[in-house]
Amino acid sequence: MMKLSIVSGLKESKSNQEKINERFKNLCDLLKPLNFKGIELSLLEPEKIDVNKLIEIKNSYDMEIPALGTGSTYLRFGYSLGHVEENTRIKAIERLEKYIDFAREVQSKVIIGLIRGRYSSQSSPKKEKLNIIHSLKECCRIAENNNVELLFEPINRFEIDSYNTISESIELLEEIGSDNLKLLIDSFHTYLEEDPIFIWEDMKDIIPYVAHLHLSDDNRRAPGTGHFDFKSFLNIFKESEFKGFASIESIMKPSFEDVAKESSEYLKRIL
Ligand code: LER
Ligand code: MN
Repeated sequence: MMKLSIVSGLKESKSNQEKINERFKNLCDLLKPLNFKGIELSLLEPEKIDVNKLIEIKNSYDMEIPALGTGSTYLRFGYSLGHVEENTRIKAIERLEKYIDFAREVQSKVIIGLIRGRYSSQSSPKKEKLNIIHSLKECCRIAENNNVELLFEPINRFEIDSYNTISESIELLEEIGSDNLKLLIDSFHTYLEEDPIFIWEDMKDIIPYVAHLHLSDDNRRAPGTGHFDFKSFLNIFKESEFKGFASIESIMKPSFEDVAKESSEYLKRIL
């Protein structure tokens, strides 16, 4: 059975260690009885977390941290892999190194999503793509040295300007050719970007590249609240005995607890 997780932050930048531990422990207390096997952490400053303490809590609940979200590095600091300024690209890689260190310790994977950045008027799509490729090669080298996998996420065209589709992203993976660079498929971006006529057939061919899933419905709310065909989507991965995690990444409304409960209940029937 596919393992279920959900995305949460720990507010590590604004909290002391005690608060971070308490927050993580509370998440485990809530999610463990709801059939979640993991918590995907969306972090800004992973180095601020006492990793040994977190591992102790994680192990005591027999939970995993399947992936680390890095998008806030771009949203808050403005650092990105495709940035026109070399210094800013280096900063993004340096930040990713911190996530990779943390991931090595907690046995997680590191997401390359919004951190690749948006095109700017001083640059050009072509230049920006070359910068992304160049930076990503460097990140792969660091990931390989640390035995950590990176998860490249196609993201819809309203949020980012590069690698919106699965096929463009696979081309990039092929070009980079690192065993530590895998694909993250998000149901929401799949819904917005892929051709509904071919997607279910095409999806079968991409399975070997995929190491992680994000789940939200076509309204970006909890799975089951919209019209996305989760049955067809998840069956493809089920039939291929996909061993990765599927993480709920939706707007957490009416509340995180409600989304966790409702998603788990809905997906139990499909997973
Ligand atoms: C990140 O995983 C993602 O899916 C983007 O849409 C950023 O929110
Ligand atoms: Mn996502």
